[in-house]
Amino acid sequence: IRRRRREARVRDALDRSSAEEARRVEEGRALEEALAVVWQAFQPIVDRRTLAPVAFEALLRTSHATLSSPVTVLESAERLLRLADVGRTMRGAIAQAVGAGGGGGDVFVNLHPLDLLDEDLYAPDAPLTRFAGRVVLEVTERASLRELPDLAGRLTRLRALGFRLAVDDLGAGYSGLASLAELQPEFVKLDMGLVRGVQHDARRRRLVGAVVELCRSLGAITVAEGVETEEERAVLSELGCDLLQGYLLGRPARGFPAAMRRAAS
Ligand code: G
Ligand code: MN
Repeated sequence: IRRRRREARVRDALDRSSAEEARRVEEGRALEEALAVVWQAFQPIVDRRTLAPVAFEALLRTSHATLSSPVTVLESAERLLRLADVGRTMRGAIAQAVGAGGGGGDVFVNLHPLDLLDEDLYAPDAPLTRFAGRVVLEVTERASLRELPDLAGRLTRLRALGFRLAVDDLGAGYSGLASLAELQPEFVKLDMGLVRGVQHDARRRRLVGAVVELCRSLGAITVAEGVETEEERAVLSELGCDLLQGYLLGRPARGFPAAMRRAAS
């Protein structure tokens, strides 16, 4: 009896692991399909004074039935250890869209922190490298930047290629003030959590004002994200936030627009 129980347990374990394996294979196939139908939406980043676009942020989109949101695509890629594939595919698609746009103008590109470990990012012949002088790489802290081997050396290499850097989502859970020291970014993007309702909240105004001051003293250009109302726009502009982004100023849309001025830096 004991032997039969043990055999049953082994069978169960085998069934479970093959079910898991099947799920992984299925998830891998879905990710593959999603990567085949990846496209980029571009959202304007405007000057606070003229409200004219000075750059666009590329945002990941897919036309896949189940892996339809960028968050689920990235989570799946994380689980499957396929982040580098997703990053390369996205950067390739962005380069293609920017090339097809024909005109000038800067493009902000989201990186996963682990993309900084991918040699393809530094390859002189990678598609995006061709446009490096117009590209701002956005980094969120998520996994701690401090744990990335030779971060300083990597940043030096990116800058030697002509890339500039932005701290993304400053003020959200993961992006801390330390990233301003670690990345020495040309741009700092204030998370929409700081932006939302800024007109109703004196503390939030003090906070945004102080961050803008801090960034200015560090030589970084500030971008407020997620600006949705005229009231938010007015207050952020008054607080000296250099650039604005959000549904009020422009929705993400397909295709990189041709005509644009360059973001000063
Ligand atoms: O993490 P990151 O800041 O890159 O995320 C940008 C996301 O925010 C995109 O998915 C974009 O579609 C979304 N977004 C852009 N503008 C607005 C806005 O005004 N309001 C809200 N709620 N989301 C926005
Ligand atoms: Mn971003």
